[in-house]
Amino acid sequence: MALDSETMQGLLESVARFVRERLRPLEHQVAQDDRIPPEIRREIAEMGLFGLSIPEEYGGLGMTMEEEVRVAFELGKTSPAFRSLIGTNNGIGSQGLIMDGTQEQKQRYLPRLASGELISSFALTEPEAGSDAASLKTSARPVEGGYVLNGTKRFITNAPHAGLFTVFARTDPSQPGAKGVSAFLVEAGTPGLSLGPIDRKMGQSGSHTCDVIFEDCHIPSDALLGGREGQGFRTAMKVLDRGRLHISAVCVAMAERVIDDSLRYAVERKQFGQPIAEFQLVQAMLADSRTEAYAARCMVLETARAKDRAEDVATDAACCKLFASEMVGRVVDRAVQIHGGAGYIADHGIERFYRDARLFRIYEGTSQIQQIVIARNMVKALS
Ligand code: COS
Repeated sequence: MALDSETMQGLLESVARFVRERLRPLEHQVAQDDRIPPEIRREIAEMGLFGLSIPEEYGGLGMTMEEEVRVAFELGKTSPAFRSLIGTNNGIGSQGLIMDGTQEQKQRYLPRLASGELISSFALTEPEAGSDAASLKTSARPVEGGYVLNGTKRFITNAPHAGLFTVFARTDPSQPGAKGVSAFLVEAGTPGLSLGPIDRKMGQSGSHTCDVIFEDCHIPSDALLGGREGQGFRTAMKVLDRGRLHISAVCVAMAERVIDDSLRYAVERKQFGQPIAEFQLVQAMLADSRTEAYAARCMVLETARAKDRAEDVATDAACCKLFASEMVGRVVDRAVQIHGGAGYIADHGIERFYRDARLFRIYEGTSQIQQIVIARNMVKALS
């Protein structure tokens, strides 16, 4: 454990309190305004939440994976936009740098990522390269003193707020697949880097994505992550293994939140002269949801511990992402059902979670990609 158990317990309690007292009352407003109030961002930064998984030597809390998922179990019990604000700095936006960056690159960026002064984004997906990430076309042409980037990245979370992008681009056009891909650290404001308009989405209002466009964008040689070409795809996959575990924890948290809401509603709401929680058909929905959320929680904790033991968790992280994201989809669907007409009404909040949850089955690898990863690794393990 990175933190002593008392400190960890204290942090979990303060995150839970913060979610309960500060964030939950703002859920509706954030959805309405599509914006997280700046004072909330400041409070989140003060709590150290931007740097959960960033090593202590760079100003982060240096949490283990288990500790990080435990924080996500709490922080995820509200609108996912709040978690998304810190999601990239702790996850896909910083992990490439932590795992494969040079000492100098870490020194330059990690302290500001840990404090939340700088927001980071992970720029892998392209208009023509989503699930087939290795087919990406963005090019990084070597020139005197650096590289020139050309291409478009799509649906990039936190890009409108980012000061730093981890960009995956092809340095070797003769290698069409994974081997020709390298990763770069590109600062916002670099000439030739521009952003598209903010995407309008089905859910997760308050969390923003947009295109990131490179047009003859010159970057220096030391922007190459780890100083090595051809390693980018492997970096991306390692980052996603970790990211998938974190997202799974967020799915568990959202499931637990809507189960709690559903239970309270079922106990209060009376039909046919009694609380609907007394009806076995409603009980079945509550029980199935509770069981599935518990199973996902156990999977996530077990895999996080295995990751902390430095075991290869690529397969199990994909199992977690597949199960937890599909699970929360079913749970939130039942939550709407338990709430009946009120569940369909916009002001109630449950329909918002229903829309928010839909993304979990898509980003950081669709359910179908998780199935491919799991089955491929099973076959590979035999040989
Ligand atoms: N950890 C480390 N290295 C990994 C890895 C992992 N988890 N997974 C793959 N690699 C390595 C492989 O070992 C291989 O290297 P070698 O050629 O040196 O052996 C290289 O990466 C290519 O792997 P693979 O051949 O499996 O690549 P594919 O093109 O077949 O694609 C999938 C693999 C489909 C799994 C990958 O493209 C993927 O995850 N796609 C989804 C992307 C995604 O999640 N996008 C969401 C947007 S980002 S928020």
